[in-house]
Amino acid sequence: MAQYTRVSGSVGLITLQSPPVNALSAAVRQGIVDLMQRALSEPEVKSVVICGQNGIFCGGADIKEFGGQMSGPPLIPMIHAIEAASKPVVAAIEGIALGGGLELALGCHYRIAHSKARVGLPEVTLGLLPGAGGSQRLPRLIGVPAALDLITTGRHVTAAEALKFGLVDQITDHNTVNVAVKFAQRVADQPLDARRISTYPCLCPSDVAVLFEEVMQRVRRTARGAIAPIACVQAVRAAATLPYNQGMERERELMATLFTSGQARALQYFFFAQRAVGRWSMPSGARWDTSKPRPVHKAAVIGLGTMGRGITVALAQAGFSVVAVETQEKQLMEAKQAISGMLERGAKRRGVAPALDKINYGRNIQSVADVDLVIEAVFEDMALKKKVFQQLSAVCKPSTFLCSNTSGLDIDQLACQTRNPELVVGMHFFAPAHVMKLLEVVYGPKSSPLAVATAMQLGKKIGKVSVAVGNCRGFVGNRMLKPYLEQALFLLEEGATPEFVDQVLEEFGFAMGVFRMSDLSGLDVGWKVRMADGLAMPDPTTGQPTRLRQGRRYSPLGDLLCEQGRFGQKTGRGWYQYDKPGSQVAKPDPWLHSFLDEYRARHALVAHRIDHQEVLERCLYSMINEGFRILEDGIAAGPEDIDVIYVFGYSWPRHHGGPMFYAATVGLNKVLERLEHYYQAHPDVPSLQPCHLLRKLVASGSPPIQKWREVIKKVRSQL
Ligand code: 3H9
Repeated sequence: MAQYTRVSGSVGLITLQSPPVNALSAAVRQGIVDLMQRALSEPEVKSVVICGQNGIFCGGADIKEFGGQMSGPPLIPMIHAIEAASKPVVAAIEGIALGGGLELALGCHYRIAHSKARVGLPEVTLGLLPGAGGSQRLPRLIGVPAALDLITTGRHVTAAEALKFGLVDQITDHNTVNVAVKFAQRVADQPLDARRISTYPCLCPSDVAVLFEEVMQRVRRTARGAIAPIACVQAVRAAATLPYNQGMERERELMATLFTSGQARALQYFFFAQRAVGRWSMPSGARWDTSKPRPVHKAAVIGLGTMGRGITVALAQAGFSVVAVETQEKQLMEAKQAISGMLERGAKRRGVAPALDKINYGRNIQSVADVDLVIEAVFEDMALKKKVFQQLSAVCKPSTFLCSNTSGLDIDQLACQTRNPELVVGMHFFAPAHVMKLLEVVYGPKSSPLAVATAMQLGKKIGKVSVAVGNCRGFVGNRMLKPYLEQALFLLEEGATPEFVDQVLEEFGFAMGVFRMSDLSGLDVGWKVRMADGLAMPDPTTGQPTRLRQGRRYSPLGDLLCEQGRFGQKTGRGWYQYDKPGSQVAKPDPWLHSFLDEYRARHALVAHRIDHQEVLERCLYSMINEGFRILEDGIAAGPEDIDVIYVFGYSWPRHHGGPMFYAATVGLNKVLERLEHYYQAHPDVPSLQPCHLLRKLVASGSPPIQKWREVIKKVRSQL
């Protein structure tokens, strides 16, 4: 777990050995403690270098150990012992020094980093703070403003930036360990008192109180209920205002609170969930490790509306040659301008040249004949998409993968239009497609593992978190959104206001409540879909009642608003009112309140007092129930897939882990019991009827989320 060698006669070299990232597991900590003692006791050894094997210094504390009983030597005394050592200790940082890894380096007397290394204190992203002295040493070394930035955001910084901050002493393009060994020899006899960071005063700007106040306000605003960023500010404030020992005590107290919080558990679950979705599987048994992707060199995008433009930018920025096709001249001209602007702005932000030369524009579909993969991004209309797929199948080489950017249409119907249906998959991007991290890769019954593997790899290359899901209406994300939106409308019918529903959801942690979000994305989008589905208008020939469709409760509220031309922000009116069309500041609208009163009166609905709990339970539990149905149907392989989709695509608050993890923390029996209660009260709302898998999980004793897959497997095998 850690290896000791003596190099150049007088340097003790300690190498951390714990693949893949040399995390500080109990065994690694024990190794460091033992080998430090050995180095200090050998009279020939004059200085020590600590490095990590395989070009990686250290990824921090071992997150896998957090859930269990802590064993082995604790990190804080280990780092103190290194700092207090009588011989100089030099950290040789290659690859990464993150979290506890950087804290270990801060305990060393010198830090030498490779120019390509990255360092940071990302604990906040795991619901923690740098709890091995990082919150106290970093501000003492680089000053309060820079330390606040790094610790509250968790961002990784390059070696060059670290050098600028004074976080590392030297950077090198050469072999870092060799450079560090030579350095260690040079400083062997130098006094160490001035190298122990814990003894430094914490240098503060004169307006430090104002700075803390500003940062605290910003953090509270953006944290949306997350507690770790606030604790991070408090810990740095302790460094700025208290002697080191008292600061460490404050760090310990804050860390203890965070460590046992549900939020830290949720964020750590989410860390592993993000990695689990890469290990995809299909109901056929095909898997990520047995399905090889085919390389894609040249891609095409068909249709340069908002989505097509974003996809083109994402591909070009990742270095793919792109043929971007738009058949309408005016739209093509506008798209060229918009795409160039997006690429230029992105390149400026990243300090690179814009990838303008990666794109060739075309006006007809023949220009995609030689590409390896096509992403169709035309208007969300099945007839139109079918036509495009027929044309693509005729024009493209037989090996070309044909993908559709659709938010919910049947991939199988598109595959049936082509010569090689096994090469067809869905690629559901989220707007803006060059910014949003999520990609649903949708396999139909005919999609081959090769096509899924290729789309998943392409997603990774363009920086997306890709999740493989099965083919059904709305796939995972939009399918679960439907009952959530539906409940929000029912709550309005029963007495709530859009402001109240949004307030509850925003307090829970969503960036925007459901009604503010609908106003932003445009009410007409869903209206068009409902009209196409024959849902939006009551059918006068059948005398279909206004609030019932196909035997189930239906709320026409959204349709009625659209009939009034209230499409949301773009028309200046929706669930809220806005100063002018396009304005983003939502204000409660007295017109809407009277409209709701009249609507309730017309339908003999008696408004009742709806509380916070009812809004949250009905909106979230109906969505979670649909999540269980999705698992039961095999549309998602496991709860992690759903949670990753919801955090990255639907702004589900990450510190609640995702809807399925949230259900597990609330307690599956409670979710079941509340769904039963609401279904009894609303028997015409099938989405409230608890699904079989949820019942089965509760009957199996509500196992931890990591064990759900076993129950899911059993349930599916019985179907
Ligand atoms: C901490 O340090 C607390 C202290 O302040 C105080 C304590 C008292 N532990 O991401 P990848 C695994 S908190 C265990 O796919 P990449 C990861 O699960 C810690 N496992 O690769 C994956 O496993 P698998 C603060 C870890 O190259 C494999 O390594 N540190 C850890 O894209 C490869 O990971 C952090 O927050 C870990 N610490 O990215 C750093 N780290 O193959 C967290 C990784 O089975 N880690 N694994 O799926 C990262 O940000 C990225 O993993 C890293 C590599 C940038 C290191």
